[in-house]
Amino acid sequence: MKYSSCATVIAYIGLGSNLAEPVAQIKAARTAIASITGVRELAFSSLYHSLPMGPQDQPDYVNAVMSISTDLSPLDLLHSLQHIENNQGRVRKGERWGARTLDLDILIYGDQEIDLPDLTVPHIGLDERSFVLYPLFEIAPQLFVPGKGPIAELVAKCPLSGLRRMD
Ligand code: ROI
Repeated sequence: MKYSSCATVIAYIGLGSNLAEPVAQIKAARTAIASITGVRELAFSSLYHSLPMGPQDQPDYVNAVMSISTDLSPLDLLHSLQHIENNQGRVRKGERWGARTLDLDILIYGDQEIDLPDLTVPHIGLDERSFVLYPLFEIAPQLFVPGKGPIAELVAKCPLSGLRRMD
């Protein structure tokens, strides 16, 4: 039964935006995610202001993390999130690590480690990204990141790199 699920699973979603009113993008995405059939919101972090990782000739980002309970499979959840990205005007230009109106990533899906062509969970690079780790720690300080370790240990090893909590 690898990669499938019928039972309810707790998952964590990373939200990021640096175009077209990022705060409004993140808030609209939160509402849209909570409205997916088969998804229930459990917690939502503060919004964080972060410096771009990757090319520097792009605006700063707003980031947040949301926890949900879901009975969707990882791929069904991914497709629902991609649908929301597209609805909010995301244009895929093929430029690696370019600016985006909305990026929704499955960071963690239960205790599963998933390695599919379109989906790697826990999310690649999660342990090097302050804009993922700190909001995750805010809403789930006891979390164990599958294959990587306790969130508190990952946060302790990750510099803030300009991350600021917004109020
Ligand atoms: N940088 C920041 N600060 N926040 C993001 O959400 C983000 N997302 C990305 C890349 C382009 C890697 N850089 C980012 O996909």
